[in-house]
Amino acid sequence: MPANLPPEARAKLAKYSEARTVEEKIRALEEFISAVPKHKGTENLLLWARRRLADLREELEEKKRRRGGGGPSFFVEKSGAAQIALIGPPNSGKSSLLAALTNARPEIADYPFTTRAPRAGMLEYEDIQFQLVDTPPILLGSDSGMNSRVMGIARNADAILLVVGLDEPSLAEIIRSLVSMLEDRGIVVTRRRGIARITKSREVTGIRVEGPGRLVGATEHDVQRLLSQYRIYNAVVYVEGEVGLDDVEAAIFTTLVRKPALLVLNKTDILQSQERLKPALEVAAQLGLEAVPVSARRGDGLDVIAKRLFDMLGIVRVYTKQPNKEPDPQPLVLRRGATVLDVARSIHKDLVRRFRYAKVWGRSVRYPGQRVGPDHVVEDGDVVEIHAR
Ligand SMILES: Nc1nc2c(ncn2[C@@H]2O[C@H](COP(=O)(O)OP(=O)(O)OP(=O)(O)O)[C@@H](O)[C@H]2O)c(=O)[nH]1
Ligand SMILES: [Mg+2]
Repeated sequence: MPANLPPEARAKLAKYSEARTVEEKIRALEEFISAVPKHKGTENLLLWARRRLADLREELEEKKRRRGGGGPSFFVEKSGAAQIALIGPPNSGKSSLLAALTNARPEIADYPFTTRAPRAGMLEYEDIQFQLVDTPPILLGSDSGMNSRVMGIARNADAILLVVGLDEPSLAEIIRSLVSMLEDRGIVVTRRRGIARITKSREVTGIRVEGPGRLVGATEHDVQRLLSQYRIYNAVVYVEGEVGLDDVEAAIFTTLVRKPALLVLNKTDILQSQERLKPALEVAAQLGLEAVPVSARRGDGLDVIAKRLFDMLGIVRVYTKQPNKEPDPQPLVLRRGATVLDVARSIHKDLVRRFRYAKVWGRSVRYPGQRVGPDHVVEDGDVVEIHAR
């Protein structure tokens, strides 16, 4: 149940949620944490607040690093169709996977904490490329600065490969704690988990609960009462999946984002892997997490990773062409559901204004070269010829 906070602590929290800059947020959170009485009922709240504080401090540090000075930056510039973060505990084989899937040659060793900074390589999938980013290991159950920095990479990525090794005896536990560490940092990788997102807005009157999900164990009135204690009176609470009052309270601190993720069960070549695979796959199924068994060392199972990533990223490839010419062999990569007007926009923003119609070849049309309007939704593999004024 949500904590019963003294008015002073609520006031501090309200200050936090009104803060604009990272520095302001940090100060407000520090004040909040010192104003909250420490007991069983406030445990969760303090945990979220401290994590959020750790991340904000890390964000500030990262900003300084990027401005120059203060050590190497952890920020990896995106390239290719999508950026995919390789996340996992020490020694699970993240760097080995990067080496097996891309042309990058990271350091690989049989001792933990070999990787100390992110490193990228390109994974080819048919005619596009994904950028894989190898990261330092996550230390499970810790609030270290390194964990925050790696989580920052995960948050920024378009998808995540969770890499664990079948040489670990208690793999099911490792998977669960990895998933919950990500969730604590606002990154949801499992399909089962419900999500609440609070958007404060002066344009709505009162608290409006909307979205494809539903509240469980609480009414809209409960949500209203909870948020009013935090001085949030006008907001949209977006719910996805089954959402409880605790989730709504957590959403005050963290904006949850759902990230496509694939669980990579590495080291299938070792002797114990067969008996360990079954419980690991069971946990993955319970959590609603897609899993692939692979061996980075022998190369087994690796060929399915790129295709799985492509499918879960929700992207389509579109080949543009000019009249009486061959289509461009390099596709544009757009999100699923994109229209021909989006295609025009990504060629040149001017084309949106000048757009007349398009001719399309491929799965989204009934016959080759069909003439379509701006709202026509494209599909993967379509060829599009834009006609403009
Ligand atoms: N048997 C077997 N060993 C593997 C496999 N993949 C990686 N290893 C070994 O596991 C150890 C750790 O591999 P790394 O790729 O360095 O693991 P990592 O996750 O990058 O480790 P950190 O950088 O410390 O987080 C090395 O000794 C690898 O040779 C595999 O598929 N099978
Ligand atoms: Mg490594």
